[in-house]
Amino acid sequence: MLIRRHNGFDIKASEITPEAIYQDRRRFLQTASQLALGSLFLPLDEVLAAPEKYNYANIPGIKPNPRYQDKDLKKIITSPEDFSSYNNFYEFGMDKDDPKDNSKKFKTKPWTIKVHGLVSKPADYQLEDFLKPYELEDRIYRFRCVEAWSMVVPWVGVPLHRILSRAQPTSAAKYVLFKTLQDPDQFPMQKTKILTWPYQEGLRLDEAMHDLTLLTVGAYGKVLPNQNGAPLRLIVPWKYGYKSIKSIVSIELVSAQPKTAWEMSAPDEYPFYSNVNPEVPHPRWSQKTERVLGSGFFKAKQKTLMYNGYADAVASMYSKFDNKKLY
Ligand SMILES: Nc1nc2c(c(=O)[nH]1)N[C@H]1C(S)=C(S)[C@@H](COP(=O)(O)O)O[C@H]1N2
Ligand SMILES: [Mo]
Repeated sequence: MLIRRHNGFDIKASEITPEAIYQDRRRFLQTASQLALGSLFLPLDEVLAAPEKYNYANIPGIKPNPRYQDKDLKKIITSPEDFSSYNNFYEFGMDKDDPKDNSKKFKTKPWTIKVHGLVSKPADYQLEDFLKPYELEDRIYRFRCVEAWSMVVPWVGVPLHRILSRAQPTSAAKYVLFKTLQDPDQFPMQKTKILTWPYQEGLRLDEAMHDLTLLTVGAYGKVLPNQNGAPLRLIVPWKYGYKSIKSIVSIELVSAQPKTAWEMSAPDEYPFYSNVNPEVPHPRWSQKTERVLGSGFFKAKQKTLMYNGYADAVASMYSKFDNKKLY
């Protein structure tokens, strides 16, 4: 099967994606032409290609995926320097460079994760044991912040559904609630009331089980920088960035829709679903376009896509909702 690349030349999807994944991803290929709208957009099958598999223990030693040296991909992927110096991590401060400056001593080892609530197999894990059974995947995703900037990042992680399946949610489980570490000695802003602490986020169970939903431990073939949410953070690429909670210590299955930290502070601005939707403006600004993070810090402006470009993969989960509630 031929797909169109963003720069106009055709290559076989099977040449850039291992056979098994290529088969799995066939349904995404239809999206490729739709996504080649702006020069900075990647066809989805490339975004989802997972050519390297790692064991967590090997991450610090591995070489970055050679694919990221590809000239055309390099143009699209946000530089690791920009990725790790323009951040939102309010526990460390509210300016974009606070997380980098204030997280240098953040302790990510040892790290305990609690998987609990409405599950048959609740457990507390050390991070290494938590990830041991799984191969980590390398996936390039677009990422869209509600503040109308975006980036493209090669994450390293494990689909959340593997972890949830191991815990065996009971039939009463309908939502997943995630919490960040509570530790005001390490997170100075937790001594203030700028947000309800600990930071918490939620997903409906089907969203949490979706194959795109990735629990990540790394980016650019390395462990996550502290400012990007080490040692474990969520990535939900069709939702605004704040759903992608950082430094997670608790994953809890619950029966009712949980309140998120942002919802508790400003429900009109940051509702539960928070799916990327260019048609629904934030109360204080438009969501139709986004500035692309690049040297300086922004290199271009482009149109925002419905569900951040992942509509073919996720829209069916919301067929019963109206457009406003999607957001
Ligand atoms: N615990 C926690 N998680 C968080 C945040 C935060 O302040 N605290 N900010 C969110 C927001 S608004 C965004 S855009 C992303 C930013 O991720 P990045 O710094 O890796 O780009 O993290 C999200 N996860
Ligand atoms: Mo954000």
